[in-house]
Amino acid sequence: MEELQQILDQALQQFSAISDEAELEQVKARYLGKDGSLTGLLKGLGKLSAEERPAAGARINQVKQSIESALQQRRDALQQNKLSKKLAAESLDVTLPGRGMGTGGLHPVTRTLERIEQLFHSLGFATATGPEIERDFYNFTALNIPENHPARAMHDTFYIDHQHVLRTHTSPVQVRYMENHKPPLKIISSGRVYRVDSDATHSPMFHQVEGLWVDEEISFANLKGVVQDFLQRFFERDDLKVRFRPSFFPFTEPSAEMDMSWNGGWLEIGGCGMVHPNVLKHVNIDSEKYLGFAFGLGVERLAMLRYGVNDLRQFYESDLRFLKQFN
Ligand code: 2U9
Repeated sequence: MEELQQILDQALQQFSAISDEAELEQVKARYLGKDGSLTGLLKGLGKLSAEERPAAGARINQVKQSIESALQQRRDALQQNKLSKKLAAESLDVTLPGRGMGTGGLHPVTRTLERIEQLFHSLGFATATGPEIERDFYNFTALNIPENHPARAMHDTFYIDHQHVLRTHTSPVQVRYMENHKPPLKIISSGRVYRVDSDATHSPMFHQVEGLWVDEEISFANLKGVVQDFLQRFFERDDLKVRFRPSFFPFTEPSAEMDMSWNGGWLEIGGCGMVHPNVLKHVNIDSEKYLGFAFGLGVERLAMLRYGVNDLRQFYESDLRFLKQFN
């Protein structure tokens, strides 16, 4: 009986000193396990006389139950402790001020468009806009590209139906403007255009800016001056040079491709020419009295050069790591 009391006291003392669940289970085995001290005593009951056995058995079971319940109490306490610690660690102070929303910024193509427009406005050009789904007539026919003309193959067109296309250039905007305004005209049109084309330097949707100046005495010299002045101011380089190479476009005659000096070489930057008399005739402008020049520039190309971006597709991937650099 004395030994039993000792075992119980020792067990209770040990349990309360343990603060680790795994250790608790190990210590439990010392008392209640296969080779545990209490198990040993139960096994030894057989050696007792028949008179002693019931009282001893009852007392051993009592101690066993006390040990088991002390064990369970300790287990519960340890678990409760663990939970409180976890809750304390994960607690959230809802009274703290918010982390704040990241500020948005303009897309690099938008910034470039705004810069282009601002520069042309300062040269006296007004802005014209028009629809992106365009009638075949305005996108092609009025620009001296009749049906079945091979020049239509120059534009890989997205067709909406027989009469409508996604505009392949912003030139139809200028045609519409000329229908509704009398010369002199001095406008730029910029915006999205669409062509079936996609690689590192071509996107099926891209942006153009086109300029048009129609007046009684307008020459190719004016065109060269406007384009050179614009490019020098856009790239902030007074020494930037522009050269013109003969080319062909159905809507201009004569036509030229424009190169600018860049890193010791030449880089193609757009096309231009004197507005073809047939285009003026389509909008009832007297081509004997009026002359005009027009030019076209790719906005992404200007943005890539200004910001040093080498893959056009980055503009359209919505990757914040890329976009944040322009904030
Ligand atoms: C009207 C008459 C003529 C606009 C022109 C180009 C030449 C040209 C390209 C530049 C880069 C397209 O985005 S790009 O691939 N454009 O080469 N554009 S002449 O001519 C016009 C426009 C409107 C009424």
